[in-house]
Amino acid sequence: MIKQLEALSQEFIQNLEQLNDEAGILNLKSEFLGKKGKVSEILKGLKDATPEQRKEIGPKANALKEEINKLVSQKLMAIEVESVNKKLEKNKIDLSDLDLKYLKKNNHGGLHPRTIIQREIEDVFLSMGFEILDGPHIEDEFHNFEALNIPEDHPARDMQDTFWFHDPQSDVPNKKLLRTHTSTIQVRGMKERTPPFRFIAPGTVFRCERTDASHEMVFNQLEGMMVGKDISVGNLIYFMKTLLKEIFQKEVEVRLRPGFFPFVEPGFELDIQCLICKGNGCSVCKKTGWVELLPCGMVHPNVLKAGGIDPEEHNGFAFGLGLDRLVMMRYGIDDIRHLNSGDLRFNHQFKAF
Ligand code: FA5
Repeated sequence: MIKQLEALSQEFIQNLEQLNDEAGILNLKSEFLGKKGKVSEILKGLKDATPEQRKEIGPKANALKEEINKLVSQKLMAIEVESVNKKLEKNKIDLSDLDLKYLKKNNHGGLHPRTIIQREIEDVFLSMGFEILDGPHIEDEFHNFEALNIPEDHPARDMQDTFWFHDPQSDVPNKKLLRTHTSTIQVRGMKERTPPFRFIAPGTVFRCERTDASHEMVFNQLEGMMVGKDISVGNLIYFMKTLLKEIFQKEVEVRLRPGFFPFVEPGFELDIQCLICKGNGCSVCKKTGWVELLPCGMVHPNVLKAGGIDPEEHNGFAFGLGLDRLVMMRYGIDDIRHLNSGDLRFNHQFKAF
């Protein structure tokens, strides 16, 4: 019987070598291990064996079964790997050899206009020595309000309709919310640096408000901050002008007026003449001829303190660009809602390829 088992092992191995398909391999396995399979047939003879013989044959039979199972799994795995490799080989794309005509013809994706403009702005600020920072979408009251000189019950909290994760009236400490502006990154950025420093922070923000041609609930801003010694409103205006000149590559009409934000003093609203209607009045500028684009100001001493900076020694400026509105002005997009629509007819106009 032992010899028969050894012979079976050889027979199985030889047969398995000939096979290269899953069904054939599974059939072979059942031919050997199935209820009426070759191994079971031999083991039927065990009833006539002596106890000593059984002690010897039993483990050998089990070892043979294990071996067959192992060889079957290995072979199936090898077939699977080979087939995946063949598929990969067939569908291989050399990304260093992109055929742009092929991409155009086959409707492959391009860059969203916001991405194009954001990258341009990042390049402008990188060339002026700014770092680029990121911050979380889910924020806390401290970073969204308190650290920015907007304590609880301050009316300025109502300026930005907030998506809360908790009942805003509850006394849960430091409640979570979806950030309403990228100014949250001011304090995070300050805490991790010592002056002088300068950074920008682009990102998505969320407000629970009605949408129209120039308002979205989910939109994008680009925060900027510069802290050092003796920084002036003149410096602030220089950087704002450089940004607009580089992005529009032409003179655009802007106006600077006083603006109230608790985290800056003095604060300004920088508006751009609406490029959709050339200042004549339309739904984007709400018939005023001007679009609010780039609020800014000198950082309030309380905000510097919250960021661990001594306002007696250092000062700085900050701004919060309405990135989506800038994209609209640059490309003449007459409704902000196109940007997040996912409508391919819209997106295809800006293909970077
Ligand atoms: C702020 O969010 C301030 N954190 C900006 C700031 C930063 C001021 C640093 C001073 C210093 P405001 O709520 O005005 O401010 O928004 C800034 C810009 O975002 C606006 O000028 C506008 O261009 C854009 N914006 C505001 N609300 C919306 C909206 N619902 N949809 C699209 N863009 C918007």
